[in-house]
Amino acid sequence: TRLLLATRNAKKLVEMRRILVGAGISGIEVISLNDVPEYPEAPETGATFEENAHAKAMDAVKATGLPAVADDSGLEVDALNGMPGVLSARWAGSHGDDSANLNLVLNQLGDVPDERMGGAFVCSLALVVPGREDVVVRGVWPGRIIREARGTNGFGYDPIFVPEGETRSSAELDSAEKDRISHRSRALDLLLPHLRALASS
Ligand code: ITT
Ligand code: NA
Repeated sequence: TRLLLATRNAKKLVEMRRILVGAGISGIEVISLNDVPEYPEAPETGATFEENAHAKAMDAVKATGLPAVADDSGLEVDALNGMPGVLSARWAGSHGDDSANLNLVLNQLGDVPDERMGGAFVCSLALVVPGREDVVVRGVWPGRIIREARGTNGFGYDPIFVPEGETRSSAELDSAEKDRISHRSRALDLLLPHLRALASS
């Protein structure tokens, strides 16, 4: 069985592949949008991570006919009323400018007292398989935002996020540590039974 990981974000793709391999899913050949020529660009218009993930997975199935998983994710900051949230990839304007997005969040948190620096990474994953019921799940990784970026691993907002129970930022965790506890791995855990069913069909 082939499974399409429907993301344009190379860093996300690396994590998704790594977590799937770590989970020992066998019998599935994982491909990505890089393997799909002339894949159409679609704007993300949903109000929730779930809506966006589902729409991206459905678009992928429509374009390829293959079973597809899509990821919509981001950082929710309590003091910013849950923002950047679904706007995480384009918070500072242009899509995917990780350092501009991160710096804007830091600026916006300038006057916020330490006890109000809570936040969470959220990852919604949607699995759409032709002829089966769609599955949409959410993984949440609670923590707090720090005032200066630290660490070089990971991507996006990792350098300003310290997970609950940690003193290091998620960009100071190595990839195996991040994979064990991240929003993305928590969401993928919930998909595993469905992926195993797909693998054995
Ligand atoms: P696709 O829609 O093609 O999958 P995208 O980059 O547009 O790629 P999103 O709309 O879901 O994806 O945006 C996710 C943003 O949230 C991304 O730009 C990161 O800045 C941030 N993000 C998601 N997961 C993260 C993680 O594990 N660590 C740090 N930042 C993360
Ligand atoms: Na999004």
